[in-house]
Amino acid sequence: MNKWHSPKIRSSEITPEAAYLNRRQFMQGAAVVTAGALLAACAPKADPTPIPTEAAALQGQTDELGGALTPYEAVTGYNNYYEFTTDKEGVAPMAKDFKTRPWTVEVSGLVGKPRTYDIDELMKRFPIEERIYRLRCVEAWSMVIPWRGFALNQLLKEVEPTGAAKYVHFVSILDPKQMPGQNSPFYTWPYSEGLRLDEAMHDLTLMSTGLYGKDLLPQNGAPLRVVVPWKYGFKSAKGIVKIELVAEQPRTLWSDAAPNEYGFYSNVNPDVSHPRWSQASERRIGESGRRPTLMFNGYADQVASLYTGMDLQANY
Ligand SMILES: Nc1nc2c(c(=O)[nH]1)N[C@H]1C(S)=C(S)[C@@H](COP(=O)(O)O)O[C@H]1N2
Ligand SMILES: [Mo]
Repeated sequence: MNKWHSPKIRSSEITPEAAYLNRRQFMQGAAVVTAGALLAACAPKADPTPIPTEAAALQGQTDELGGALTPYEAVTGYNNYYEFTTDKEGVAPMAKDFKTRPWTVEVSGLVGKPRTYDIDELMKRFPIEERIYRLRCVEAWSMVIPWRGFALNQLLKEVEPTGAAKYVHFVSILDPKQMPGQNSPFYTWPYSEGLRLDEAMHDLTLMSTGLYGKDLLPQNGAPLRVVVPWKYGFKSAKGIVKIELVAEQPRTLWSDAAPNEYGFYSNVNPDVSHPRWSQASERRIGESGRRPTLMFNGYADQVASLYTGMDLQANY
């Protein structure tokens, strides 16, 4: 069986999502008896997560294009985090007791002032902003998420990249005792991702410490993850322990796994299909039907100039 990232096209994969959506309808009081029966028969957990008051206060907000925030239960209950499990609904219960303290973040490599931050120090070091971003998964679904965090460029400036630094390599935590998915031989653990230095320095690139008005939960990448909203979701690595400035394009888990399917750039692009499916449209979680996918996930005005003169078909 192909265990790699795939959209919801096979019947074996459609079932969990259908159950998930039915459960949501049930929680919203819109379900009929059959959905209730399905819930009782199939649901791994009966109690919906209570929605924190911070999150409830934000409901009703939209992104700059008018898209409604994706419900809190979906943002925190439907996750890709392969270190735990490939089952999107299984991540939250499995990650529940994941230890996010003590935690340090090493910022090193081609920098004048390498430094290791304690996470609690780092979370207070730069002004924390609230930013609503679209997250577009390469599997052709999307969410609108109210993040909390700080621009990565502030952190990078503080360590003073040398002239030789051309890329930023993000390395996630390696801890197979806590993360059973890391026993899978299909992937080159730890999860890692990378950006060109100018992409990392872009104001949109966020180091996230929270969402929906609260610190991140483990399933969303606590205590620290990167968020790169114009790229497919897998570029936004969770559970980061190291940020390394390097001269060469770094390895990434998804390019290692399937280089013809997941390129280094992975900019959201409706005109460049994944080899196994189209990227022209997407399903917004919580909505019915599909919506067209926007170039650079709707951030073209801000980021297209980073790629002037580049062949985006070749540099997928
Ligand atoms: N370390 C790590 N980071 C990761 C992943 C992962 O499996 N491991 N999955 C990625 C994918 S495919 C997506 S779509 C987003 C999902 O983020 P969310 O669960 O917070 O919505 O996280 C990304 N970051
Ligand atoms: Mo994804």
